[in-house]
Amino acid sequence: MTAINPVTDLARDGDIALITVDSPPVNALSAAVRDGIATALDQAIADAECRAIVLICAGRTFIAGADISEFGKPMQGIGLHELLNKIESSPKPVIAAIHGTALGGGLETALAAHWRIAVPSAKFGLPEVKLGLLPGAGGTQRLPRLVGVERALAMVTSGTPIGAADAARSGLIDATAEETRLREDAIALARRALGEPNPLKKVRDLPVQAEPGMFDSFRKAHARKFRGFDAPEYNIRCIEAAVTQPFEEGLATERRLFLDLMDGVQSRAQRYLFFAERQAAKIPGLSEGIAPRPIARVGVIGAGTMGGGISMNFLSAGIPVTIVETNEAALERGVGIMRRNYDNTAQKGRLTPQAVEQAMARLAPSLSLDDLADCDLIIEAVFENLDLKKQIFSRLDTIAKAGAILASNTSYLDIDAIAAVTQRPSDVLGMHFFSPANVMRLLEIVRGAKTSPDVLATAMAIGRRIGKVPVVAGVCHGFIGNRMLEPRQRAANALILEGAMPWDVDRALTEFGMPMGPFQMADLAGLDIGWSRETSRGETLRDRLCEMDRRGQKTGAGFYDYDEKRTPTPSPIVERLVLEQSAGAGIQRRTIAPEEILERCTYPMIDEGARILEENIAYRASDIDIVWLYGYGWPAYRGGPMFYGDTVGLATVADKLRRYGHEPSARLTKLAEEGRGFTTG
Ligand code: 3H9
Repeated sequence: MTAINPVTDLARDGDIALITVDSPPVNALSAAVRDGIATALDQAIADAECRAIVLICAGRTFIAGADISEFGKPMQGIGLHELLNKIESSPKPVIAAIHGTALGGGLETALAAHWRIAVPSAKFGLPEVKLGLLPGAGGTQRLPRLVGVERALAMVTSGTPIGAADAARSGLIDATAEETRLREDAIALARRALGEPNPLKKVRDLPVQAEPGMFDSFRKAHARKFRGFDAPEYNIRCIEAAVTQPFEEGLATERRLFLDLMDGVQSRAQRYLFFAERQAAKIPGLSEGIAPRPIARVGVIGAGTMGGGISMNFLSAGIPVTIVETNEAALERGVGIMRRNYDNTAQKGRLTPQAVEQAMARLAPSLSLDDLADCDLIIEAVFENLDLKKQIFSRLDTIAKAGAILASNTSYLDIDAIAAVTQRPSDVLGMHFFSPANVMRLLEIVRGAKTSPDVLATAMAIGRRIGKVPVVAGVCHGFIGNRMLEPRQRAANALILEGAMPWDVDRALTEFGMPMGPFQMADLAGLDIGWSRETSRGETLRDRLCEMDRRGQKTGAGFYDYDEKRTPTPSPIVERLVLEQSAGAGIQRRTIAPEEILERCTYPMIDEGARILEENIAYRASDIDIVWLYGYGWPAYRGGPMFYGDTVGLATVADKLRRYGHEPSARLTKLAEEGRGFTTG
């Protein structure tokens, strides 16, 4: 075996050369990997004893793509195109031997090879669209030639990988290896290939065609999903080019569109989020070796919407749950809703009926907190009342076993005050799920002043185990996400007093890319959260709507009117109330442009984010962006509020804030003066 460079080896098994890439963690195509493969290939081709070449990877996966961290930097070493050309035009057949995930540039490398073999657990995908890109190394031209236009369109626009069985059926791979014998089976395939009439099969030579109208109907069918994103449309155009243009011309189209996307802010935002998400998992100052506590059983207090949704996460991940309610009717209702949610998922084909039964069998409903004694993690999810939560935690302190973690799902309240009623404040923290808790991926992990490092590490680990994206927040009113909602809501309320209607505000935000605006969100959540008829002073618009029993979607009316299908329409009653409010406050209404609405709603959020950083509530600006991406549907192509602030320019943000009568924080002011950004340093 010869070491070609630190990440590539060349060896020979009889007449077959083996090029092995070993570049942890994921064998991404860095300059060293590209150069290593190219040199090894040259040597294997020059080696008179070698008749075919196997390309295989060490470690956990085949090549998982281009090295994203090299994007935007000056290119070094051989280019990927040149390398793939070299592979495809090799006079000796090249066999890609695949395990783990062949993604992006990795799959494109395999597509340039003459033969492909994979183990049954391997996965294949072109996930570039998730980075706001398209497969820029021939993937859009070769994939449809191999698997057909329909499947290629689905793969490039969703970025979702397919499994080996699918890959074999669709012709993406030529053979399946035994799980533990990839190397041997790949060598055997290489020898078999040499006996074939055409051992140098080139994907580029295959014909490709599409049904008339196929692209337009695909666009139409997915318009909602693709809304706002540039990359899906660019991917579709490339696949179209594969059908309408000769191969080399198609490659040139792909190259041009790839570079367009690469230069754009959308891809910059999405690539930033890729690393931001991975960064959020890292807790500064937490020593590497700290072991999370084992979690074998979870307790959930409260079987309402949140408690039920939270429980489902654990049940689905195979972790038994004891769920406690105060009375039989509420318990039965809660468990019934969970079952119905599972059944609905099964009906949509996303879960087998058997999996539903298994999940529900892991649930132990109870009416007594005493039944939580054997739980390793207990999550309280009762309504937002500090006294009630304190009562529950002091009871829990007497019931929970030593070492159990006690978590509150509070959205706003003081975790330290809750921890203080127990004898074990170091075992207490917040685990703030977002509604619907079985769907939304964000999990704010709220670190109390006394929370111990291993408790924090356990919460992060269990969060990932149930498929969430956990982000650490410090204790303050509303933590990261909800705290930033408040200045937005204040701005929205001021805007409707000054001249906008609720639907104007909502539209400005949905056109920006948010799934809904503040008034649609209020209608969904219920206007009466935290409101009571006894204490209502009838002063705000919300007070008046609640008093009229317009409490949001659940009552068929709120800021909007709703039909039976919950389709909203602007309400003339609300319009009248808004006008009355303005008149009552002596405000001369004016037309407010969508641009002003957007600035006044988003810039104070950016400033609140700066304050959150100032107070060390979030470790990093990118954590705030992950909260908004996964908790509130901030459009990925805008990278989150802090990234967005940077793209606008913090000097502009600070200036505009002042013009709107809002004094920016010290952090924002300083960065703006220094011409720096939150995420750009
Ligand atoms: C592309 O290929 C463009 C081409 O079409 C054309 C060009 C001309 N680069 O996710 P994990 C790091 S675009 C650099 O925690 P897992 C990651 O940051 C690319 N680094 O592990 C992390 O670092 P750290 C298309 C990468 O087991 C570490 O590896 N490919 C890359 O949960 C572990 O990652 C993709 O989009 C990369 N490409 O999941 C695939 N990939 O430890 C993106 C990973 O310091 N990658 N890292 O935080 C993935 O989807 C997942 O990482 C994978 C492993 C499924 C592979």
